Amino acid sequence: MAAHGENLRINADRLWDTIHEMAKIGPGVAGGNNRQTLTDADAEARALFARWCEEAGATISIDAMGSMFARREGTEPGALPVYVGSHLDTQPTGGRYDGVLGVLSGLEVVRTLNDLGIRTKHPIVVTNWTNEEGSRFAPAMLASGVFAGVHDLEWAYARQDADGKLFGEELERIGYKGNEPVGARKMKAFFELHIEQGPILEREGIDIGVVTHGQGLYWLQVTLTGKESHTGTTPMHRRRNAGLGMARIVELVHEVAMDYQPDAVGAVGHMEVYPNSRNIIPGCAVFTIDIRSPSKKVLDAMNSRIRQGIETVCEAMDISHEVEQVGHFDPVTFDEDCVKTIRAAAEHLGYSFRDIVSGAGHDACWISRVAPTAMIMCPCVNGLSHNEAEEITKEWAQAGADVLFHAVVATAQIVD
Ligand code: HGY
Ligand code: MN
Ligand code: MN
Repeated sequence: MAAHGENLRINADRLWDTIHEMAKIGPGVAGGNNRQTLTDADAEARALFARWCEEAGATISIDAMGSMFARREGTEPGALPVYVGSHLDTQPTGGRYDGVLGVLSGLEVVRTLNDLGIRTKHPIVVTNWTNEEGSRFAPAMLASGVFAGVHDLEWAYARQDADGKLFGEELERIGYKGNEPVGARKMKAFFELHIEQGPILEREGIDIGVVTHGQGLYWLQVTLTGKESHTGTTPMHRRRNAGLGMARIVELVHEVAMDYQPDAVGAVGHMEVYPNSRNIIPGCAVFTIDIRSPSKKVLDAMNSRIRQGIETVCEAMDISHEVEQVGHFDPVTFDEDCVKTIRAAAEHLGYSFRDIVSGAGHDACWISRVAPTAMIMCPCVNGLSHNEAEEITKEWAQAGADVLFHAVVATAQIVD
C-alpha cells in the first residue's frame, strides 16, 4: 500500500477541527446545518474551502456548474489526476458531516502529503460538487449529473426553487459561475468518503464500509387538481379533495415499498397543499415520491405500480393528475479495481470492514459513468442523517480518512 508500506495516518485532530470550523457556516436551529446550495452560506463555505486549499498549495478551478476543483500537482503534470471529494451543501435541517466529511477529508489527504513531503506521480484534485442534495433545486447530484453528461447545462440553469429563483441566476449571484466547460476533465479515478447515513456499520461494530454498489432511485413529482370548496358546506359526496388524494397516494407508496422488502424503500418527503387554508378543501396538491432499490427490476416494478395506483385513486375521486419524473438513476456498480484498493487499504491499516450497498445517492453514482469510481463509508450514530442530530465520532472520521488517504495515494503513486 501507500508510502513504502508505512502505516501513515492523517491528522485526526486537524480534520475534526476543520469539519467543525466549517459547521459554523450556515448553522441550523438544532445544532446541525442549513447551508443550502447557492445561498450566501454556501458561498461563505466555498470561500473558506478555497482559502484552506490555497493555503495547502492547491490551485482552484471552477466549472460552469460551480463545482470546485483544488489541484495538488504531481511530478507528471500530464498524468490523469486522482479525484477525491463530495459536497458542502446541506439539507435545510442537515447534519454537519453529510458531504462535508468527504470534501474536508480530501483536503486532509493533501495536508498530510504536505506534512510528510510526499510527492505523487499523478496530480490529486479535491472536489466540491455543487448541489448534491437536490433539496432547494431538484434533482439531487445536479452538478455531477451535468459533469457525467446526464443533464444538459441549460436545463440545469433553468431549475427553479420554491420561490421561483433560477439555478443559473443564483449561481451567478454568489459568484461561482465558472467558465470551465462541465465534464471536460478526465480522471484516473474518483474516490468519495461519506457517512453511511444508515444503521448497518454501527450495529455490526464495523469501521469501514467498502461500497460496491449504490441503489437506484426515482423522484416523481405529482400534481393533483381537485376543487377548492368550503369545508363546512360542501357535502362529502361532492368533494374533489386533492389533499385526500395525496394522502391515499402517500399510503400507496409505503405499501408498495413494503411489498418488496428488504430491497426497497419509499416515502414522500415534500408535500404542499393549496390554498392551505384551514376551512378550504385543498383544490391542489403537489408532492414528490422518492422510491429506491438496489434492484433495477424492483425499482421499475414499484415505479409502474405506483403510477397505476395514482390513476386508480384519481379516477375514483374525480381528480386530475400529472406525474413528472424529476430524478432518476439506475442502481450503480462501482469500479472493481477501486473497490479492491479500498479493501486493501482498510486491511493494511487494520480497520474492520465489510462490503455495503449505498442506500443514499451520491455524486460518485454519476461520476462512476465517466471514471473508475468507488466510495468509502464510515458509521454514523443510530444511522441517523438528514437530521440536525446527525453524529459521527472522531475515530470513525479518522478511520475513513486514513483509508481514503491510502486509496488515493496508492492510485496516485508515490514518487518520493
Ligand atoms: O437523496 C440522497 O440520497 C442524497 O442524500 N442526496
Ligand atoms: Mn451526501
Ligand atoms: Mn444528503
